[in-house]
Order: sequence, then C-alpha cells, then structure tokens
Amino acid sequence: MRVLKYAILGLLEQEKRTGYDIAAAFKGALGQFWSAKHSQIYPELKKLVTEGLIEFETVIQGEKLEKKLYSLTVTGEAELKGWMQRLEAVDFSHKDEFMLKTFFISSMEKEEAKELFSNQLVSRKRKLDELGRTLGELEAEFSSNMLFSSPEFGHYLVLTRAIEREKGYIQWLERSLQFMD
Ligand code: FER
Repeated sequence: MRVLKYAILGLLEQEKRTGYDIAAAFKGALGQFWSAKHSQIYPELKKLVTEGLIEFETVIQGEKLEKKLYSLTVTGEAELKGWMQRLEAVDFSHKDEFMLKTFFISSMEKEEAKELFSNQLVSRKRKLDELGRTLGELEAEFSSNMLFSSPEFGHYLVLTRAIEREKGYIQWLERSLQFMD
C-alpha cells in the first residue's frame, strides 16, 4: 500500500502546504515514526494531482519565487477519511535488526552479548529522555487545550505510545542483562 500517499493527504488535511512544507514535516515529529525522502515526496505529489486527490494554486514567495500550494480536493478528503476508518489487520511484522541479533545471541561470547545489550540500553534510555522532554514541551504548551480535534492531540498519543514502548524495552533489556549474569 502507498502509505506515503495517506501521510501527505493527512498533512494537507491539517493545512495547505507547499512541497517544501511537506518535506519539512517529515523532518519534524512525523519523521520520528514515518520517514520519507524528498525523492519520494515530489513524485507522490505529482501522482496525487493526476489522481485528482490534491490540487494546487501557484503562489509567489518572496521576490518572485513561484511555489505550488497544495490542498485536498473533495475526493482527496473522502480518500483520507476512507483510509482512516478502514479496519486493517494489525501489522505485527515490524523488522528490528536488534531482535535478529538477539535471536542468534548464543553464537556470541557472554561478555560480547552483555556489551551488545548494554549499548542498546544506553541508546534506549537516551531515546526515552528525548521523548520525555518532547512530551514535557507539548504539555507545557497545550495542557489546557489539548482537544481531541487538535493536531497536538494525535502528537500526544504518538509520543505517549513511544514512551511506553521504550520503558518496556528498557525493562526487558535490564532483565535480560540480569539473566546473563
Ligand atoms: C515526536 C513524535 C514522535 C518525537 C518522537 C516521536 C522526539 C517518536 C515516535 C516513535 O518512536 O514511535 O515529536 O520527538
């Protein structure tokens, strides 16, 4: 499935954006869990225009730089809504290279294995810190008006899920390190 298509439709549902804005969004919070390269974004925009799901108006930015400002068409809005409402089979298949190494851990020396797990633990703790800081900032900015209908609400949900995942991962790493002793 072309998931990038829906990521772009979702961004344009929030507000009109240029190609540059869309690429920038993938460098922000969205890019923390859904990545896309410039080389994918621009062809996808072209395709979505051809399919009648988005349209653009040409605007002048700065002196005379012409930019395409994209927005959803009515069809595009319906397409996004259809995808949001669809009950898809849960994707349990995410690839994790560290799990692959874990599966083959018995081929390592114990001290090497502990090193591998300790390194992973440091990175996961760092990630958890970063997530906690971002959540703190989000809460400080929006605590009183984190409404269901605001884009920040979705950001909040994604962040809290990532925090729970990292906490669980850290707990498991620490337990596994104890097992190895
Ligand atoms: C953010 C939104 C999401 C962020 C991180 C994430 C650090 C991570 C999500 C994930 O790992 O699933 O603003 O900032």
